[in-house]
Amino acid sequence: MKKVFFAIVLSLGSVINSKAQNPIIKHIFTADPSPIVHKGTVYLYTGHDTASVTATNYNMPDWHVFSSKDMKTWKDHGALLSPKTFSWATGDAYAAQCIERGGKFYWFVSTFHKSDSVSKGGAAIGVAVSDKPTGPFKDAIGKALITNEMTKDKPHAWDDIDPTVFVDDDGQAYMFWGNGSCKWVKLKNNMIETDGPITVLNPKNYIEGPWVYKRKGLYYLVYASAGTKPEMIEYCTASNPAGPWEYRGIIQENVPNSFTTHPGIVDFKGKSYFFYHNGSLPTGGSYRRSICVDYMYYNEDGTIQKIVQTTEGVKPVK
Ligand code: FUB
Repeated sequence: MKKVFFAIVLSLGSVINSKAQNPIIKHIFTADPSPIVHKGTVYLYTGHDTASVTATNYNMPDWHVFSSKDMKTWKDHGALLSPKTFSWATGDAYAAQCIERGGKFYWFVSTFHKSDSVSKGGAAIGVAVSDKPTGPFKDAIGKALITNEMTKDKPHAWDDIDPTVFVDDDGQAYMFWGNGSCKWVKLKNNMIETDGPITVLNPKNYIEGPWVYKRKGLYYLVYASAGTKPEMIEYCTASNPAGPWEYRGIIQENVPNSFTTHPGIVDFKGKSYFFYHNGSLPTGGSYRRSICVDYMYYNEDGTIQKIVQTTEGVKPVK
């Protein structure tokens, strides 16, 4: 009965809110956006919040893929990956990012490791692979790429979450991740093995959710930060992915009705877009989040202007 009531409230909210673009996904709760552009389409990889209204923690069973050709109409391709895909995993489907390399799509995910001979448990990072952006995806390695035991700088078990992967112009791939500190490592060309030591960074106010990319020769490390209790988004830039990283400030203030927020950035048809999540759908909250998108603007010197959060969202593009 309760479920039916909340489903009605949710769809009623969507109807009332039908003029608003944001949140862009209204039929389910989504979090941790990760967009890529492939052949004229934006593919948006997301987490999926299914916690009850009274829950005090996440319930995230799977990851979804959405696509859009115009930034307005989003098609749900369904739950294309879940921790169950990984024989070594158990628990929630935390933040993830999918990138294309050499015609294959590598979906780097954070979830939790079973307690076994490889790991005592805790957060871990895995990789799924597919020939298409919409799957089918399978475990690319058969084991975790990163386990909790591989990083020792933070004592908590969930510090190895939120992978972001970036391939530089010279073909070198880098993965950044972490809660409480930001860790990075080079990846081999096959994208399923690390190449060299893990380095720990402590950008100012860093909490989690890094998003690393390069624009006009400058490297960007955008992340969810301590903020004024709820998270905000801050960033650093560098002239080399190995650093040093220079702190550049806050680009997004707190979001409505959610403790966390999470950046996902993409350029599409001549415009820059900033994806994030808030808790603004009816019955939403910190464990029932929703993905939004607004414009992102750069200054001449490459610094990022403050994101203006809107309910109108962005205009459709042809
Ligand atoms: O969605 C679960 C966790 O909350 C993510 O991994 C973090 O980035 C935060 O958004």
